Amino acid sequence: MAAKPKQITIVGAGLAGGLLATLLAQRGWSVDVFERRGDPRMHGYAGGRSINLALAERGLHALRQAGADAEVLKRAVMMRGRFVHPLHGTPSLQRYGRDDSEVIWSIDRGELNISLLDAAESLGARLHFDRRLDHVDFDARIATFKGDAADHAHPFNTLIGADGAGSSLRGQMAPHVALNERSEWLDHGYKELEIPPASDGGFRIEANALHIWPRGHYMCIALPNDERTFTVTLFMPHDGDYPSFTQVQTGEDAQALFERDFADALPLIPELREDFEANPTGILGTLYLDRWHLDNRALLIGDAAHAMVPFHGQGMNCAFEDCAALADMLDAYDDLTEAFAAFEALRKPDAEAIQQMALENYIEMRDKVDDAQFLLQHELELALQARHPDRFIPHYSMVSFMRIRYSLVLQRSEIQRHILENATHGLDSLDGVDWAAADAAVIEQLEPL
Ligand code: FAD
Ligand code: 8R5
Repeated sequence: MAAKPKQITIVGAGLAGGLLATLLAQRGWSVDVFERRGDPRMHGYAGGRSINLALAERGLHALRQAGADAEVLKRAVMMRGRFVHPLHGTPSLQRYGRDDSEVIWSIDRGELNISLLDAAESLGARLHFDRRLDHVDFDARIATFKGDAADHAHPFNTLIGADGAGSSLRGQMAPHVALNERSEWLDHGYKELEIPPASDGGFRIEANALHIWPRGHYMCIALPNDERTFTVTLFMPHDGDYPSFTQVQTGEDAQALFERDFADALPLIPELREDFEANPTGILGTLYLDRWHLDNRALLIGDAAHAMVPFHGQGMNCAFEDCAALADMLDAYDDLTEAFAAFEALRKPDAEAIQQMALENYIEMRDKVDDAQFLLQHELELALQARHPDRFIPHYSMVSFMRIRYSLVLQRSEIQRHILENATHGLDSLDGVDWAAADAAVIEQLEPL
């Protein structure tokens, strides 16, 4: 039997495209990557503003497999927990894990992307910038890219769509396969703002945390950057009761909102009015598809397959986990159709689980993190973890510090939530907990992991 042609064409040199190119080049594949934008190593990263992302264990593990973890962690800022800023009262840190081995990392998107492109190229992947996928002839297996001037026709063996939430490849696949694409838009949007360094060049607030200003139906968050700044994101509804983007339009309006609701953040953001007016209002949604592949000719991964709302900080982590899973499938199967079908069967339930958990975490972040009942349940989570470390693992830890399937996290978290609610019902401290009943519920309902 002829050896399979290990030739692959990736559309999009973003986060998933860069990592997948590296993982496949490592395995001896001949890899071409086409990217709409220019080479970020030449022109600076598109956008200019420094945008950071939270990297957790799932993403970090995939970076380790690509040998790209050390380079990325060099410039990462450790985030030990949520630093919650209530409207009234003292801000405080709620740790994410048990100790500093259980943390997440704030990393710069542009630098991460460049590290991945360098890694891919050094392993022999061919990167083609300023090449936007325009059209695919799936019968002739020719993809056409628009460049600076001319069109570029590229014959391909198979196409991987790592071209993000607005995927062009998805659009080209649609007439050939029943994708049944649905987008559920959130009625909330976001605006990015910046906290500059302090006058002594240091961080203006606690560096090693993800800051949250929960305000019920809306919130601000801030993630640290290694250049001592923070990227602040205000999330709130597009329309409806104050505050919403239709009512808060000008820098002046934003100033008034911050004076009322984010008084401790206001002095940290000297260019609030300018940032608010200059930066676009982002939109948020979840993308669902019935199918991710077209036989052996095309497969969607990352945001192109399953874009999600940002509230668990897992979009990139999930996209990176996709890349590692796909590389494994391509090792395991000689036939591309089988590999793509197996990838889709494995990953679709997991993508749908994290999409749901991401939506649920918005309510937790904006409304629960300063709620007494929630804090009591969190205390019980930690106590039950100490009593049953192999069975009861807090929800956040299963998502961020473990690599068990997201679909299993969803199932176990639902069981755990019921145990927590039952055990704390009517209590305002852990003193009254019926430990025998709680232990029995854990042992009966949660298999050891
Ligand atoms: P992308 O990284 O978007 O890459 C797509 C690439 O394809 C881009 O380079 C694009 O230019 C290119 N492209 C598009 N169309 C074409 C075309 N027609 N032809 C050629 N190339 C094309 N996730 C986390 O895990 N943690 C976080 O903290 C986090 N924070 C975020 C903050 C912000 C502000 C945003 C917007 C997202 C955040 N995410 C986070 C989500 C994360 O960015 C995405 O899930 C992740 O980037 C998905 O990777 P991707 O490769 O699928 O898509
Ligand atoms: N994405 C994040 C978390 C969970 C934090 C927690 C939440 C901004 C557009 Cl909203 C958000 C998280 O539960 O305590 N980890 O990482 C990243 C988040 O938002 C990112 C920065 C974002 C898209 C704007």
